[in-house]
Amino acid sequence: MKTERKITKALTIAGSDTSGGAGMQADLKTFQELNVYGMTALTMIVAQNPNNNWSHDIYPVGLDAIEAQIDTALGGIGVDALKTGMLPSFEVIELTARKIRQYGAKNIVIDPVMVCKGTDEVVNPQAVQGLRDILVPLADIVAPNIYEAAQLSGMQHIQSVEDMKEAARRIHGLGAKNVLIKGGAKLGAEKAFDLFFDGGSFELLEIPLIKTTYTHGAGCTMAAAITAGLANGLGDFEAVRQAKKFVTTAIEHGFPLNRYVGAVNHAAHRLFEDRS
Ligand code: PXL
Repeated sequence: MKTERKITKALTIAGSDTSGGAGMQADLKTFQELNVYGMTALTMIVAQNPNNNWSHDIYPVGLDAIEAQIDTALGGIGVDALKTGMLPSFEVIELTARKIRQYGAKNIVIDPVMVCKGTDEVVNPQAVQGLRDILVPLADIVAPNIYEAAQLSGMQHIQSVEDMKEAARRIHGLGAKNVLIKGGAKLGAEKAFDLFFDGGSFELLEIPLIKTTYTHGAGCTMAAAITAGLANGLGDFEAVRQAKKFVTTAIEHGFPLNRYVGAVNHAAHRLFEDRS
């Protein structure tokens, strides 16, 4: 006899990474691996150009199409958690916030994507302002990397754990319930640090640095795994802890896609059980 198990659902409002490691592809794969039924609202398409050093070309999706997709998932089906990824303009950010409020969506994870690895297109200043003022205040967990944390907090540099703490305080001050700063390998230390702040106390998550460049999709995967944890009823910090473990295993088993890029391995936790 099969045991009855509630199927939990999550929506990602994000861009498509055609190369498959990041964006909504990372989100869907991660949701699936963590037993969550995934749905998508596509905000833009990223195609990588094999004839121009893997440069990222961006193809927009209309505002009306984004709204229709969110209505499908939130209005027509309902979700246990929701994640945002790359939202390419102030208008898309505003629409996303309006829809979250309209449907009273719960368990909101905001990944304030501003740049892809290997590119330096930065979301425009108006969009950063939109994230700060409109979307971050709706977050149960906002999960910026170091660069995005500097943009959101208005700090020039984040170069130490102390800087991360200051950024986390400022971003919490914008109205997010919890802040996770994904420090990753970026502090130049022998360890990779992430910092969690709930407005009261800090939790530093640290692991020995994994020596690999096959990390495409790590940030999206981390945020998606947090979203899956919340959908499945974990508490905020428990969801972060599970996600850290999931993404660490995915990074340990990253693999090359071509001569430009290597992606994290979303299936690693079940293929290499001993490590997860
Ligand atoms: O890793 C950030 C990211 C997010 N979303 C999309 C992307 C990328 C990086 O390539 O393509 C759609």
